[in-house]
Amino acid sequence: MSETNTLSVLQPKDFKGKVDPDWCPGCGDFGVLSSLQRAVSELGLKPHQILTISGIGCSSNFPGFFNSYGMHTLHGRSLPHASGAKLSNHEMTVIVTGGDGDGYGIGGNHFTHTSRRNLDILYIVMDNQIYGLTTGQISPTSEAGMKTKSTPHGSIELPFNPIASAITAGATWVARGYTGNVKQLVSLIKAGIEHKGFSLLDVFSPCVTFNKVNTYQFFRPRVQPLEDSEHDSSDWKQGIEKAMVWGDVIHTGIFFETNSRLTLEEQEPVLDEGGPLAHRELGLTTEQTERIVSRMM
Ligand SMILES: Cc1ncc(C[n+]2csc(CCOP(=O)(O)OP(=O)(O)O)c2C)c(N)n1
Ligand code: SF4
Repeated sequence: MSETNTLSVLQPKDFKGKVDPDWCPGCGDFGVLSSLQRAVSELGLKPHQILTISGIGCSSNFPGFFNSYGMHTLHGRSLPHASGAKLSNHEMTVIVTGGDGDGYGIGGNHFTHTSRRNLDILYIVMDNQIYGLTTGQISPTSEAGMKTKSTPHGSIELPFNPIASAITAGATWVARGYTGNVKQLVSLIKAGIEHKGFSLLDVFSPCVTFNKVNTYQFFRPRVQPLEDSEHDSSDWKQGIEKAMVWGDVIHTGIFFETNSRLTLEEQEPVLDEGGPLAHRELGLTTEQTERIVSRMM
């Protein structure tokens, strides 16, 4: 069998990384990992076509557990690394994985500006509404009143709304999943990868060790897929309205999507011809050198 034929039958297990996850038993992140493995297998992608990039946190250990090119970068800095990587090789499928603290807290600035730039990247945030790795302090998405190690009297801050924020910042595909609904999660990951532009997939991924409020029991009766209601995902106002709902009902699914904007890569003149930068010859041609020297003289 040729290499292409062998590779064309990749199964989810073929995307298992060399390192076994060190997550606590029951951690929601296991569901994201297995869903991504299923999604890329169903899309017919190969490990060498994918780059996973993360920051720091329990969820950010993800690239080590997934078989693809990978980078475990700095806390809150996964998106700048991913932007550089995508511009260097825009033919790669770039998937960023991390937590709510990493992405919406220390990395909040990058989240806003990457959303508006519209690079063709999928950003999966394993949102457990707490800092897991550092053993349970509030994060930007923690609910008001939540008692944690860092808020013994209850959080007095208003939680950050990633869905509404991404829509207003200019993201062109904005969705929310839940690890308790694997069928929907796999289909959202596939749609996010296939969307051409910046895609945010915020996933409720319970931290069973430190978040005793937002548990599977909390989400089970509340989550309502937007697919089951009359939601027009091309209407950003409806998307924001649905994103603001938090109580007995919490929506999952695609809040907003548009194909009306070109990606950053499509607009970047340097990438117009000659293929990905990573495949081009390094250095300057004699003609380019002469042009620079004559301009400086
Ligand atoms: C610059 C810097 N500040 C703080 C930390 C400590 N730190 C590591 S992970 C983390 C938060 C992790 O929370 P989150 O991103 O939500 O991921 P989780 O562990 O919950 O998956 C913090 C504050 C760090 N590693 N680097
Ligand atoms: S501490 Fe929480 S987020 Fe970290 S691995 Fe354990 S359950 Fe998952």
